[in-house]
Parts: sequence; structure tokens; C-alpha cells
Amino acid sequence: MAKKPEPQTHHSATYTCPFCFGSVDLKNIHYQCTNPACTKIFLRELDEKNARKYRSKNIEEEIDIENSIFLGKDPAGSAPVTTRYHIIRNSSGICDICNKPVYKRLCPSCHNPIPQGAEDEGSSVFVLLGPKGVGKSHYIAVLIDQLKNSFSKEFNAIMSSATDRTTLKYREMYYKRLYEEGRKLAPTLSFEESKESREPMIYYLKFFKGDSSRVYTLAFFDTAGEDLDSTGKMMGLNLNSFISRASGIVFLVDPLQIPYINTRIRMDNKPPTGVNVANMLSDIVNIIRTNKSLKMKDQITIPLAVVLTKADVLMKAPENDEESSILFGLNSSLNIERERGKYDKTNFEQISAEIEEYMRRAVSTAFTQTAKEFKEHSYFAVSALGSNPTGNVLTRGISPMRVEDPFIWLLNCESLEEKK
Ligand SMILES: Nc1nc2c(ncn2[C@@H]2O[C@H](COP(=O)(O)OP(=O)(O)OP(=O)(O)O)[C@@H](O)[C@H]2O)c(=O)[nH]1
Ligand SMILES: [Mg+2]
Ligand SMILES: [Zn+2]
Ligand SMILES: [Zn+2]
Repeated sequence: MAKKPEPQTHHSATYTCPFCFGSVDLKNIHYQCTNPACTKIFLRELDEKNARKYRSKNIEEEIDIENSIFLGKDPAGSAPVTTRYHIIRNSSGICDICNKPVYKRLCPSCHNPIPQGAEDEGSSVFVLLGPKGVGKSHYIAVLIDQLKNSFSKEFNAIMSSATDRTTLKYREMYYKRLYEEGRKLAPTLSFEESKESREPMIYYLKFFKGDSSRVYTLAFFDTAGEDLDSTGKMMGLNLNSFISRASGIVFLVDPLQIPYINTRIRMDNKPPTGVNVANMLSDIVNIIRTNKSLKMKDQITIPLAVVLTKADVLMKAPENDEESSILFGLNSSLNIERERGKYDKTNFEQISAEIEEYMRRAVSTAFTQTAKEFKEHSYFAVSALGSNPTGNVLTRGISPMRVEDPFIWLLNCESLEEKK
């Protein structure tokens, strides 16, 4: 059999846009001029046909057709996306109005920015998947805060938003409610209900090592559980390409939704049991296999982190024997702290072995077998809130447990290392 060609990741001319997941040929992109005067001149000099296309209600802003479409807005309607900065729809790197060089690069399909160094580093898009109510939104909200603060300090990194929309979305939809108002987040709207939810939050995570640095583009894509119910629905919403092009998949499992655990645990306001997670993971496997045209014997090269959420509910003192069989006791490896400031492989391997065995027992052997179809996979247990909320108000505050673990692991996976 002929050897497969090595993936062209280093200095490759294609880039996966973390916003629209389009494959971008870096020789064929759009630009934006930072001089607002160019927009005014451009708008003034348009012929009648183009004036209808590009003139907005504001004489200082042109209509961004591509970005409007990406955000589900009609470019010819009453509220298209507009911009003060003239868009150059060719890859010359020269503004067609002021004739000066331009440096702000845009994805030609969705007009979101292409960062410096995209050629070298590419983007690492991590998708979070899991059924309804598993805790995706709370996990993302707390994880972003941890990555920005404690994680960045610990690993000598800086995390910054890629666009103002990311800053705004995180603040308005997550941070304010959770950290300032101390209230639980609402269920995520499905794609059909809100096209804006289609846009992931994009961050640049820059690590400093001596004189050099390395940047990862992180895309957090908060899906609504009901959009992941069936393969058909995922395909229809184009989620299949989001998933297949990811650099890492974080698959969340809610212990309380697992019948074996749900029937044995004693707690107030127990949620109902949920979908069969083994089937859901196998749907994801099938989507990736189909999308990447993989043979049955080929392992999937996207790393998979299986993450048990709401671990706080499993860390209490057991009330009876039945309960003690599903709780993490004092001897659990989850109680062993990871070594700070480095990738503590031993600690993660210990936890992974324990949770894998737990999942095999509580869910099924079929589940752990399906996870093995991913060449690199590891198990984790996290808690975003640190305690079980009783009402909508988080009276006990937010004290996250191990939320950053899956990311430390993902960032150190072989498939990501190869990109360096
Ligand atoms: N005990 C505990 N409960 C949690 C935690 N995180 C979330 N929850 C509970 O789980 C519920 C659902 O969490 P969400 O983050 O909204 O779940 P989701 O997966 O985003 O749900 P959809 O958007 O509807 O798909 C919350 O309302 C909380 O009651 C946690 O860390 N610990
Ligand atoms: Mg949600
Ligand atoms: Zn794009
Ligand atoms: Zn210009």
C-alpha cells in the first residue's frame, strides 16, 4: 500500500477558518483597510448598481455582504452588517482606494479575521459536544474564565479575544449572568432559534517560552443539546464539518443522566435520565468516518476527551452501600492534585484509567470501546460550579474543579504537537 502523504501543516497555504470552518487558500483572501476615509470615498464613487449593494443607512459605513450572510442577516434587508473599514475583495494586499498596503486579512467566505501566523500555526478548534443539559454552557463559561486568569498565570500565557463580538458575546451571554449576577445560565437556543449562536467564540492563546512564543486559536462552539440529537440533524446544520475539522473534541457526559448512577444517587432535585451516550458517541464517530472517508480499520486522529461533568455530586460522603458504589471515594485519583505549571501526564493517566473503568461500569463496554476508535483519547472528571445549584441563584458561588485538565491534555496531544 502506498504511504499516505504527510499532512502539510507547516507553512501550508491553506487555513481552516475557525469562524465558518471553511478551508481558506491563503493566496486567495480579502483585506480590510484601516483608513475610514477609504470607505467614504468608496461609497461616494459607486455606480448605481453597486450603490444599492454597498450603501448603508450610515454614509460612513459600507455593507459587509459576506459577514451579513454568515450571521444570517439579509445584506439587502433593513439590518445588514456594516463596517467603517473598506473591504478589498482581492488578494493583492493593496487597498483599491488609497493604494496603500493593507495588513488586516479576512476570510473570503465569512469576513472574519485571519490572524498573523495563520500559515505557521493554523488554528486549533476545539468542539464541545454533549446532550441537552449536560453542562456545556456552564463549562465553557467557567473554562474561558479559568484560561484567561489562573491558567494563563500558571503556564505563562495570554488569552485574548479574536474579535469584539467574541468579547461581547462572552460578557453578555455568560460572564455577566454567572459571575456578576450569580445566576445559572439558561439553556442554549438551538440553531434554528438563533443564527448568531452559530458563531463560535474565538480566542488566541499565546504561550511564551524564553524568546519565542506560540499561538493557538481556540474556538469554543457552544451547541444546543437538541441540535445533537440525531445524525440527520447534525448533518443538516453543517455541524458535521465543524466536528470533522476540529483539532480536539471534548465530549461531555452528565453522570446524573446515566440511569445506573441516577437510580443509585441520593440528592434533592435529581434531573431525569438522558439519552444513551454510547449511541451519541457512535453517531459522532460515524459522522467523522463519513466526512473524512475513513475505513473501518482506520483510527480517528482527532483527540477525544471524554469529560464527566458535575463531578461535585459524586464527591460527597456516601449515605449507603448502593450510593458508595457510584461515588468517588477519598482514595479517588481525582483527589490527587496535578503538578502546577507543567503537563502532569502521570496524574492525567491515573485519572483517565479510573474514569474509564467507572464509565465502563456505569454506562457500558460499548461506550469505552467506541472511545477507543479515537487514537488519542483520555477520560476526565470536572465540575464547573463546584456544587449542585438548588435554584437559579448560585448561593454557594463558583468553585471550579479540574475544568482546565482536558485542555492541558489536548494542547499536549501528539496530533497538536505535529503542527509545531
Ligand atoms: N452540580 C452541578 N450542576 C451543574 C454544573 N454545571 C451545570 N450544572 C447544572 O446543569 C444544568 C444544565 O447546564 P447547562 O450548562 O445549561 O447545560 P447545556 O449542556 O449547556 O444544556 P443545553 O444548552 O440545553 O444543551 C444547569 O442548569 C445546572 O443546574 C456543575 O458543575 N455542577
Ligand atoms: Mg447550553
Ligand atoms: Zn470564515
Ligand atoms: Zn485604503
